[in-house]
Amino acid sequence: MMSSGFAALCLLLLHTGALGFGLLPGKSLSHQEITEKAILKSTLQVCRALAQAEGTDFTFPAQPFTAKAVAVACGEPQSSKSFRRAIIFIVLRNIRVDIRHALNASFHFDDEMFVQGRKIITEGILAVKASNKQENFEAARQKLGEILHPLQDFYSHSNWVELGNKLPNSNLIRSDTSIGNIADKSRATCRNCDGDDCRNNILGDIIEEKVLTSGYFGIGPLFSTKPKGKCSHGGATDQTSNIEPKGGINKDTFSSSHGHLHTDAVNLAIAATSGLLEDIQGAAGDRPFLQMLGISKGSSKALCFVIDTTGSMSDDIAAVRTVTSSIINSKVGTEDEPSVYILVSFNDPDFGPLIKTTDPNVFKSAINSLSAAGGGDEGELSLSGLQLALTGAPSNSEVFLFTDAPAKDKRLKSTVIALIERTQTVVNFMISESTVLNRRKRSDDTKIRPRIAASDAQLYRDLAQASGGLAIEVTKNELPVATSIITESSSSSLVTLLQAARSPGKTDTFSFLVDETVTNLRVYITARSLTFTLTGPTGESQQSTDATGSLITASQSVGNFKTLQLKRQVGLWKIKMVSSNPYTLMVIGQSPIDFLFDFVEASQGPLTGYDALDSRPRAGVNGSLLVSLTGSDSATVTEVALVKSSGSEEIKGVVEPQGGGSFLVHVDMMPSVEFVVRVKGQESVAPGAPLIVFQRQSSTNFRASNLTVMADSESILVPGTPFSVPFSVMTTGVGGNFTIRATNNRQFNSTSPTNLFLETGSSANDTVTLSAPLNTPFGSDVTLIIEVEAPGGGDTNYVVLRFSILNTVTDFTPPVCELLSLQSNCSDICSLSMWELSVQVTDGAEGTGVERVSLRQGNGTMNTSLTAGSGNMTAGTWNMTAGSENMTAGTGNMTAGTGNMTAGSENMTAGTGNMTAGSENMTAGTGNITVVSYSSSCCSPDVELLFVDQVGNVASCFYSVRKAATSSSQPATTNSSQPAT
Ligand SMILES: *[C@@H]1O[C@H](CO)[C@@H](O)[C@H](O)[C@H]1NC(C)=O
Ligand SMILES: *[C@@H]1O[C@H](CO)[C@@H](O)[C@H](O)[C@H]1NC(C)=O
Ligand SMILES: [Ca+2]
Ligand SMILES: [Ca+2]
Repeated sequence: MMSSGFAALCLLLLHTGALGFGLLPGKSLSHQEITEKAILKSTLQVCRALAQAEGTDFTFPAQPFTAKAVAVACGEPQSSKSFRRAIIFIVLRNIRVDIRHALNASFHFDDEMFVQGRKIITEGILAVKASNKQENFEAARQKLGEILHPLQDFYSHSNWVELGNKLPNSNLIRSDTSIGNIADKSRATCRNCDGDDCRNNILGDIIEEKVLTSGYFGIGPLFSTKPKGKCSHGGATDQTSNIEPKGGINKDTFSSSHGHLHTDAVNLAIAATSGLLEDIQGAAGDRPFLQMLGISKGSSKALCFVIDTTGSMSDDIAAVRTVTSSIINSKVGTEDEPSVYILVSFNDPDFGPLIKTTDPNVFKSAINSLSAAGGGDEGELSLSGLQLALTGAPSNSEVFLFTDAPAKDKRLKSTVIALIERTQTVVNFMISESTVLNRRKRSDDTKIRPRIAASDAQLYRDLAQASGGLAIEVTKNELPVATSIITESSSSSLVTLLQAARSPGKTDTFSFLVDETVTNLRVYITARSLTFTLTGPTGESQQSTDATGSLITASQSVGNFKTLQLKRQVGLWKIKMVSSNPYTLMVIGQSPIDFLFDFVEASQGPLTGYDALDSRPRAGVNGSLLVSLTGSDSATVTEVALVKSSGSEEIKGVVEPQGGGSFLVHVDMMPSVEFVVRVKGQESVAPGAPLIVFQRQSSTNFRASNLTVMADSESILVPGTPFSVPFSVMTTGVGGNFTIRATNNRQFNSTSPTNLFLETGSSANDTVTLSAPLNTPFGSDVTLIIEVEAPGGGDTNYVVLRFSILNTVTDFTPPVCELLSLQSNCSDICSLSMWELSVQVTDGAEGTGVERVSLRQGNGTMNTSLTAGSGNMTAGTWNMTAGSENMTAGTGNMTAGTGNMTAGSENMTAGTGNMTAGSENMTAGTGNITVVSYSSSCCSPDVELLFVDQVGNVASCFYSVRKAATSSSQPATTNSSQPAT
């Protein structure tokens, strides 16, 4: 076991299964717990501030905080699953650093790599901010997890704690300052030590002079790289600690070399993580910050339509319009309101773009502006459109695809399946057929097409089934009904109790367990001619042919789609399906309790641990899953099984509780055929109360593979510069000529091999090169899928990678505030008196300019104005309330008149550039000066103003007329990129 960070112990325990992630008294804390604690705490603070600003109630939950309790405190209980998912994702990316970059000292602040370590953090912060600005929250989370690792390791691996520091090093999250007094490479920092004496092995002069150092770490041939006199990381596997000066200084666990300082290191790492999160929050704004963490108003689910807009689709588009209006009218303002709306249209030869908005009216008008035209020949680019939606929508979304034509881009089938598996997104196909003699006439040409052929529809059925969605085949007349049934029943707390398909059809009996927490129980069936017998928990039964009965409370049938609403009855149900045609069966309901999971794999590298897979797990060998329950803090997993999709055969796993609602599951043999994941568990509502026994199933169908595909590269792509993604392929199955496909969702130019030759059991390496055009927007992202297909096409695997696009940043400094005036006549009766101030903010000649001004603290009124010099100026809503400034704008210089602009009786000349100003947001050219005036009742004596430049550097400026805070008449002022807390 190598020791390279806080995750050390946790990973060891994961591996041996002795203890694990859990938070036990006296147990060392890992990166996971540090990250979780900081995220939960920061989220609560943001939610509390929002509640105060919005005048709503806020109650802190009981400790220890959980994702569910925090989501509830934030007033968004329906977000608890997506919040949990975001936290797990960030944590897994953090832990991955120990597996993927085990021996890269910069990622761990080992070997005195302070400058390099900080560079990873600060560049990553810019990427997170840029991604948030484009609402690319998944990319933001990915980078956030990566940079939290070095940030947290600093406190364990450096001597920051030993130097007596009680606060985090705020210079690690900004790049324009000094990190500290870093030891020269030639300067000795430690002495030889033995036993207890090793608590004080850092040299006295290093401590006295507050010189920063960190432990050297190495194994094998690397150990000799420790320079003379330097401290080691320490621990059994760090071979540098065996050469003089012997001993180490890491604080990873209680049993580490400096384990007596573990708690201090952990507390500083938590505080530093919170500080970094606060900086990101300042740049993003409160709501987008919460969205990055999976907390949003409404359902936390996306409403995602992918629509064929070729000539014959006008009826379908009209149906989509109707259902969109009805969803927006019935759901906006409720907890089922979609958190984001996504629209992708496809045609032939065009498809896209992806339109993503949180504004229902923008979405409505995008749908309203769709019209049906073109399309040329019969096939259309449906899979291209779907691929765009799957890479642009949040994970675990539900997509509705409307078409009446076969896919022209069938080659994308395996790519789309890869994306479905990785994102666990449900795709429903709404396939319409003309009622007019089953023939369609295209408006743009005179060609008559037959209805979509069975073999073409089969592709859509296969994709729907892989995703746990439905392929609904109806006439154009029936489409509005079918669409409204399926879209309107989708809710934030939808859970899958059972999902199965039989193709070819055969008689089979399925059972599903309904627990006390499930409401709105529904059965969805797709089939051409089928009968069934439903049996409830009490033995009562009802046939599909029965006109009456008490089990089915409502049913609807349209095209090949049948939906039943079931009586709410707790217990085991059975449904016997009789059909010789292919059919699918799905049982869903609403419940807060659900599960999340990732396939994980024990590290092959020098560090033992588990890494989440971006690819299919290995077939035919043992495998592991990390399963987490959501929506209940008292529920536990009792059984996890992989159930083969084509039958009832299942492989049960061994479940190891990890604490905090997480479970590691090991199966002896990953199946070689498609399967779903089924979780059984129980919840104890109250001591002594009967246990609630529940069962859930993944909607997605998964596959394992005999191929292994791995890729590793930087995660930031610079436009205009070719970006290499090295990858490796290994096979345990048959050898031969393997096909390679590299696809990206932005149509960036890429080069990749088309074939690789592999013997059985061998591996090969190659590279995909991506080039983003120079004009690619900052903060956008690209998804690259590298697929490998075995000879004969029977087995494929892939790796799905997401990269952030970031141009070279030159602005590393936050804006600077300068107080122009502060007037207060606060008396003892605060409500009768007011105070006001005026602050001037600039971002420097090299800066990108102040983009956003917001109030973090203070109940007063803020007004912002921007002054600029020569150049074009478009003054919109100028709120110059402090108000006696005279502004003469135009093409010439601007003169600010008399008034409160004390600093500036001279001309306020500023840089060039266009300017558009609103009351809150403004974009400015370089060199502009922002003036903020603020006035408030004396009952609110503090104000904290945040100024964010275009790349997200945040200045926080704090002023106060609080008597205790200022002994003289001078106001208390701070200006830093660190939040004043
Ligand atoms: C993996 O290889 C074995 C043996 O050749 C084969 O039986 C199995 O079907 C293969 N699995 C997959 C997913 O192709
Ligand atoms: C692999 O197949 C491709 C075409 O599919 C062919 O061009 C190439 O020569 C083959 N390579 C080997 C080593 O057989
Ligand atoms: Ca076409
Ligand atoms: Ca700046």
